[in-house]
Amino acid sequence: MADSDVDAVIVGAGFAGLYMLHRLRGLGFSAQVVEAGGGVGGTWYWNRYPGARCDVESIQYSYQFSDELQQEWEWSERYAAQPEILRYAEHVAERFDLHRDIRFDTRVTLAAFDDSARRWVIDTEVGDRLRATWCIMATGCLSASNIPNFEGRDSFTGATYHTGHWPHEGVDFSGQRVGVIGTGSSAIQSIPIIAEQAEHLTVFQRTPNYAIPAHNAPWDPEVLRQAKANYPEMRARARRMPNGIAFRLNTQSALEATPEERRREYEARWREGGLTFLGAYGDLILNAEANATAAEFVRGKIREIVQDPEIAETLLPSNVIGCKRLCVDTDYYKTFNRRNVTLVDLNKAPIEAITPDGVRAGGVEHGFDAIVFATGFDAMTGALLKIDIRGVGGVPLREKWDSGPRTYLGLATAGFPNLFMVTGPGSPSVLTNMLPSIEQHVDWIADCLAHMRANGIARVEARTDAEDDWVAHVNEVAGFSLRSTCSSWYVGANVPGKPRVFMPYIGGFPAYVDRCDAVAANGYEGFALSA
Ligand code: N01
Repeated sequence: MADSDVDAVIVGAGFAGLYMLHRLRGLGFSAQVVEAGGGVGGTWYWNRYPGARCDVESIQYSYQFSDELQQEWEWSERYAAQPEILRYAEHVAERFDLHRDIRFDTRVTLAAFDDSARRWVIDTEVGDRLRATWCIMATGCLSASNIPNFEGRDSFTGATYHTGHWPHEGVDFSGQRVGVIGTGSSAIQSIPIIAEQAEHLTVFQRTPNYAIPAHNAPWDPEVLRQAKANYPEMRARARRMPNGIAFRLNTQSALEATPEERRREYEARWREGGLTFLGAYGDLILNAEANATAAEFVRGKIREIVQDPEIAETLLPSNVIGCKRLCVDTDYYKTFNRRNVTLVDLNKAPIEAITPDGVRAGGVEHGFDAIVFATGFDAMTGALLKIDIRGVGGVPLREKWDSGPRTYLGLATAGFPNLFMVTGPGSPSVLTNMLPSIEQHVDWIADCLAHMRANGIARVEARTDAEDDWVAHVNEVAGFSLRSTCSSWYVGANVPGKPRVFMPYIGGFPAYVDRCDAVAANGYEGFALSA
């Protein structure tokens, strides 16, 4: 592939990279997207495991930058499945003629700032070299897969899969003995479907998880019609919500309600389904006592659904509900009533090794034809640090972030001029509806580049003092929330050796957007701009 010189190189052709390209083109900048996968869609290109589905309603998990797009696209279900979301991403790429500026099957290995030329030099695995004024990382928050280094991991002679790198042709588990390691969102979505296919399924659970029923269904055409008619209001409402999703948030304290009122409220939310469960009361994620009332309600549901009391007991989560990302399921707990499903509690029987025949846990050999690693991702920093990113003086980002990510607004990091991150660590990103968060970041970056061009500014760099203040603020607000209290991927706890830092900004989408807007309005306060 030829070398090229452009205004901006964008790494990643997921929803962030696609919209970034569209915006920059609209401003008359030249841009080149470099994408490791063979197509657009990012997370939805890779995560093709059975049951993969978004847990934000489709009418909200979609772009809003083009009203024509939003009006013409017909979502079929309340929670869109991976194939439909991928079709949507492909449709967007075609509709806005984006393919011609995307290099597929091309993984970026190095991005280095050449201070004398004031340009980024970007190298790829296939030997391309690109040069650009700006380098924009649209690499996703959950894209670097994590397979724990179990002893004998590569000795298994059957098939292995990671949910985040699923074969495109799909997998038929019929007649097979399958082991699934992990019980996060990906496992909870795929386990019921794998259980239906497999001869026998064994689930290895380290931490029991909370899952709220999705009650997924095809959209009622009338509901869809009304949503389309009211898109501006819905989007504006979402913009005012802490998680960027228009949903029913009750601001009352759970502790002000009587036990009977709480039960009714939780029942109603359970019937409604999905993430809105945590909107039942305003303090569920702030106050441990309030949280315990919701957690106990869900534990009661698990006891009702799962027939074998011992299995039910093993499935009961004991930590704060919502501390790890809440899961949204279809028949997850019910799956454990099946005779072909076994649950292994890794706290009693830890995995000792992966063997040629399967998994040895607690001294017991479990023989498998296939093992599914539903073991998640090196979240938020993993995809960035897989690339050797070097700033001023050749300083590696890996070195700068040795004790955890440091950014200004999750958009930029000091010492790395003209480098931007879309939904980077220190931004609300994974705690919000990703699509509006992506659009907000992309718009902010595009406006910044236009400002630079209009004012003859060649270089923009986050100032260290602004970054220090932002990191301190991100940490401070994390401490107010129960979300920072457990071992989740939000704090990097799932990756051994990763510094324990609460990575996303939990101060809420509205406060964050206001802050970004104010920074821009004040001449990019906190950034050093130079001609
Ligand atoms: O990954 P996870 P995921 N030994 O990290 C276990 C988004 N997403 O892919 O909890 C044994 O949540 C680990 O155990 P523990 C969503 O934001 C969204 O499921 O660390 N087990 C855990 O059970 C989600 O949160 C959607 O004790 C080990 C599991 O593996 C995020 O992606 C769908 C282990 C990993 O769970 C990640 O979800 C899917 C070990 N050494 C994903 N290491 C929707 O939109 C890890 N585990 C619905």
